[in-house]
Amino acid sequence: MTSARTQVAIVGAGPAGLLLGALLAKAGVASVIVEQRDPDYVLGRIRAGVLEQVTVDLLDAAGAGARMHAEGLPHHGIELCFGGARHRIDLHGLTGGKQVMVYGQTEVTRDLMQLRAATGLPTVYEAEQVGVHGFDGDRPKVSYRKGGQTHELHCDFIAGCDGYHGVSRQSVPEGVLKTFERVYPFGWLGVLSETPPVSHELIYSNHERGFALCSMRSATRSRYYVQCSADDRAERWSDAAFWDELRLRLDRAAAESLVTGPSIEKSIAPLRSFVAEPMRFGRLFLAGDAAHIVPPTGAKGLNLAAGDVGLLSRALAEHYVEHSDAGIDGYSERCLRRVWRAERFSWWFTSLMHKFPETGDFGQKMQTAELDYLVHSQAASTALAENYVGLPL
Ligand code: RFL
Ligand code: PHB
Repeated sequence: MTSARTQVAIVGAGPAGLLLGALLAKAGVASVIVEQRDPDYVLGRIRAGVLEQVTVDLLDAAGAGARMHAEGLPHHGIELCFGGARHRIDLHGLTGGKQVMVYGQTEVTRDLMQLRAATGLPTVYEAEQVGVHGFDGDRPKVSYRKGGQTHELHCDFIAGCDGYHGVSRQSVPEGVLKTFERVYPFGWLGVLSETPPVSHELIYSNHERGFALCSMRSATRSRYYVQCSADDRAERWSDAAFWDELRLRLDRAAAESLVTGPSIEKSIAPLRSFVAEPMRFGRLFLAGDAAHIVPPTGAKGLNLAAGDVGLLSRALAEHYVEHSDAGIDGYSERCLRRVWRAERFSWWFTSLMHKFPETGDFGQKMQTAELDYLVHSQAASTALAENYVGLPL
């Protein structure tokens, strides 16, 4: 058995764990990241595409923003498609000049990984049987197996950034956490393709066949989604079947100009709303998907994860530098307020845009009437825009 020590042990090298490590390093706080997968597996997960200004600012503060500014696509609006026509929501105009950045999670993760490697900060990949211990007292530690040996990492604090299926949340004693959950009766089938995006802004489409989303990663790479049944499998969808279904759910101009090509990646994501309260237990902090999940319709998951670790890094820096635990003590409550507001927005936008088993003709009329109101009322459009660009940290 080997034994090592650090200030903050971070479980999980997804965007939350890597960004936390980078922000802590800027504040002079040492961390070790323990990740169960290898780097290529982590980079192979095609997920988020839209970054709020708060996330952009945190990536800049971490020193990981250069490529994002060079290659990311600032967007000033989104389009809502329903009843065969598209309507633009002017995010920039409605929010006093705010915007979002379209830059893939894969690239965010790659930039943070490279920064960590370049600054010589330790990350243990392919750690098996990761366990978190002693966080209800003052001697927490993370244990794992690697290279046929057991390793123990002693620390002051553990940051559980290990996603929805991770070990951190599951290690909190029963009865301490209260969880809130809604599972939606459908999934998203996503395709990545080396084709120019159908429009220069994202299109969110409500259609009687189901929801569709046209997104992008660059001027030459597109990301598209169609709502599918919860028990569907990506292998059942040929590329041709996917493109046909997508076309059917778009307005005629978009359907006719859609450029199709072979899929580089095709996968199905389930849709879920989930929150675990509180986000701190003793010396264990939960951050990102480990603590909460939103359905992707509002593009909030990665942004919430970034917000959490922004607050956590500040709280830990305060502990070490200013010897104040105010930030640590307020962490859970501050995060949860923002989390619940994003949960509400993501749930509302999901409910408005998707076909549910009970939607029927009446439900479809209600959705269309609400969308009609939304795009023609400045008050309603502003509420959407404000939430989409992100509420302040
Ligand atoms: P992650 O990315 O799941 O990373 C957790 C890491 O922890 C590791 N791990 C462990 N490590 C050690 N020991 C264990 N026992 C471990 N168990 C797990 C995992 O291998 C992994 O590397 O969580 P994190 O860092 O909190 O990041 C959250 C985001 O990934 C997630 O919220 C977003 O992807 C959600 N999301 C979106 N968010 C946005 O802000 N904007 C978007 O446009 C957006 N689009 C999306 C999305 C998620 C999607 N899917 C597939 C769910 C679109 C989709 C389709
Ligand atoms: C994406 O580009 O993957 C994406 C964009 C917006 C969303 C969800 C996913 O709401």
